[in-house]
Amino acid sequence: MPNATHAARAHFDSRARTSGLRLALLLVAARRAFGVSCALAIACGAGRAAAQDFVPVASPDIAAHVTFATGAAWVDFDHDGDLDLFVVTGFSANNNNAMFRNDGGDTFTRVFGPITSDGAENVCSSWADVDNDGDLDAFVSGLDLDGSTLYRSAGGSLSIDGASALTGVAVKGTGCAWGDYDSDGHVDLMLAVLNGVLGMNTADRLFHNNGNGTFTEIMSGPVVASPGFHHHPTWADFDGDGDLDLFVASGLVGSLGPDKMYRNQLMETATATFAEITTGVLATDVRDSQVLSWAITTTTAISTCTSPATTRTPISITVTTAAARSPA
Ligand SMILES: [Ca+2]
Ligand SMILES: [Ca+2]
Ligand SMILES: [Ca+2]
Ligand SMILES: [Ca+2]
Repeated sequence: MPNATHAARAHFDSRARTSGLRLALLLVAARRAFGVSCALAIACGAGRAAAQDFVPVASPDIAAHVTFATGAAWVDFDHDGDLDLFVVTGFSANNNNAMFRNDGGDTFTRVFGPITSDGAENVCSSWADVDNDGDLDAFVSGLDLDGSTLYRSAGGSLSIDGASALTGVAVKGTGCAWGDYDSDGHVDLMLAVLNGVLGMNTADRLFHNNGNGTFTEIMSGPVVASPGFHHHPTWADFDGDGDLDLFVASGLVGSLGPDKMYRNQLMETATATFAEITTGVLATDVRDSQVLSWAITTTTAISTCTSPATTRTPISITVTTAAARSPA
C-alpha cells in the first residue's frame, strides 16, 4: 500500500545513480533524527552501501533547512509522478515540518502549507490514501503540548482534518504506520507510544478506519494493553498467511525492554485480533530498538537499525514461509 515505507523504497529519479541519491538525501534531511535514522542507515547497511555509488545531492533548500529533524519520508504529495521529500521536525526553535518538492534535475524546492506550519513537536509521518480517493493523505505524530494531526489531500493540497479522532492533543505518540490489518480495504493506523515521556501516558494505540471518514480506537487486545518505551510500529505479513502482522520496536537508552511482536489472527479466525509472540529473538532480545524493516528473500532477510548511543550488531532471522510460520 502507498505508505511512507513504500514511498521511501521507490525511485525519485530514473537515472543510474538513483539509489545513491536517495540515501544521500535521506542523510542530509534526517541526520539529526534523534541521532538515529541516518546514522543507522549507514551502520546497518554498510556492507551493501560500500558497493554502490553514493553521490551527495547539492540542494540549497535542503541544506538551508537546519533544525532538529526527527523523520523523513519520500512521498509524491503533489501527484506529479516524482517523489518529494517530507521532513518532520520538533524540539528546536524552528519546529515547522518541511516539504521539499522534487522539481527534477536534483532540484528540491521547499514549499509551504498547513503541513509545514505546525510548530509542533513531531516525530513521524505515515502516508496512505486514507479515504481511497486516489491521493495520499498523511498522519503526523506528535507529543508534548501539540499531539498529532491527520492531513487530508485534495488533488495534492493537504489540509488539516480537525474533526478527525486522529487530530488533537489527546493523540500523542512517536512512530506511526498505516496498515489495513483487517483487510476491509481501508488503511488503519498504529501509533507507538513512548509511555511516560514528554506527555505520553498511554499504551500503544490502534485506530480502525471506518471507511466513512471516521476512526474508532481499539481499546482491547494485546496490541493496546502493554505500555512501554515503544518507538515505532511496522506492519508486515511476516508469517506469509495473507494478513498484516505487527512489530513494535521498543527500548530507550537506560530503560531497555524487549520488542513487541503480534501475529494477526484474521486468517486463522476470520477476526482481526492479535496474538502476542513471546518467543524468538525478535520478541525477546532487550535492546534499544528504533525501527525494523522487513524484506523477504529466500533465505535471511531481516535486520534492525537501532540505538543512537551504542553500536549494535544487526540481528537477523530466517524467514518466511507460511508453513514454517517463523519466528514464533
Ligand atoms: Ca512529486
Ligand atoms: Ca486520499
Ligand atoms: Ca482496515
Ligand atoms: Ca500474517
